[in-house]
Amino acid sequence: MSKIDEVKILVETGKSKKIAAAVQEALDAGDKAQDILDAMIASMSVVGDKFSAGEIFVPEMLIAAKAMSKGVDVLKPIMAGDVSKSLGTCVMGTVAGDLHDIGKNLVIMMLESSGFDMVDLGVDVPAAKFVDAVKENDNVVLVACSGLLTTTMPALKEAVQTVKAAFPDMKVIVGGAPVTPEYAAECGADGYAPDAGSAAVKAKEIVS
Ligand code: B1M
Repeated sequence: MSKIDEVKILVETGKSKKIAAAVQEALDAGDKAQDILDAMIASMSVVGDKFSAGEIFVPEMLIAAKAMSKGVDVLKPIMAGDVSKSLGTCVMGTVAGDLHDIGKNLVIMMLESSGFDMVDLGVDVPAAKFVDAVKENDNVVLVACSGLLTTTMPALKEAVQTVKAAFPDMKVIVGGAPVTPEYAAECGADGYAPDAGSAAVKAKEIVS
């Protein structure tokens, strides 16, 4: 079995104590950080499918998420870019009612490595907290909102519209598995991206 396949199995089975060593071994074996990350993201889809099929339950999803986060910690320093010029501050959070944070954390990692100073508001962030964060931090040029549940899509819209009502010129980018470009436009967002890599590209484009 390849090292990358071992990593996938450790994520799927939520082995958070073993994952860091396995990710390091995959890197040492010559696997690219991006390929290891893609493999872990694919594992989370397997976990989601098993949950949908009733084969596993919330606790198993939670331990898989913990394992993935530990694996990502090993990749972070490798994937971080060498940025000398700041593009400004971006405040980011997962919207109200939503506790999913892996995708948000990956987007933060990619935006940081593209030159943004990131302020992480965490999960379950009420719309007003995005506005407070824009007021409280210096040189905020972008607000980024993540939403992972179909049931929290209205909260995504509320976050965008609350930020826009307080700061009409503030750029806002949204994303997350259930979000579409059409829904992003309906929210009034300036940008949408399907994944962390393209979020960084889109973020740079809309603030420039
Ligand atoms: Co939840 N969950 N979950 N869950 N969970 C999903 C999302 C689900 C698809 C599983 C399923 O049924 N197949 C489903 C949602 C269905 C739907 O809405 N239609 C679901 C459900 C139902 C639930 C609960 C309601 C379950 C319950 O309690 N009965 C509950 C809700 C809790 C809440 O939030 N209020 C729940 C809870 C949880 C855990 C807490 C146990 C755990 C999260 C732990 C954590 O995040 N720390 C969890 C997990 C792990 C998942 C799955 C398995 C994995 C999510 C993940 O991390 N994916 C997920 C199934 C799946 O994703 N297929 C599932 C990997 C991650 C890298 O992808 O987050 O999509 P993602 O991020 C991507 C893109 O979306 C994008 O870039 C990222 C990187 O490429 N992106 C952006 C994200 N934000 C962006 C922002 C941008 C741009 C791009 O711009 C700003």
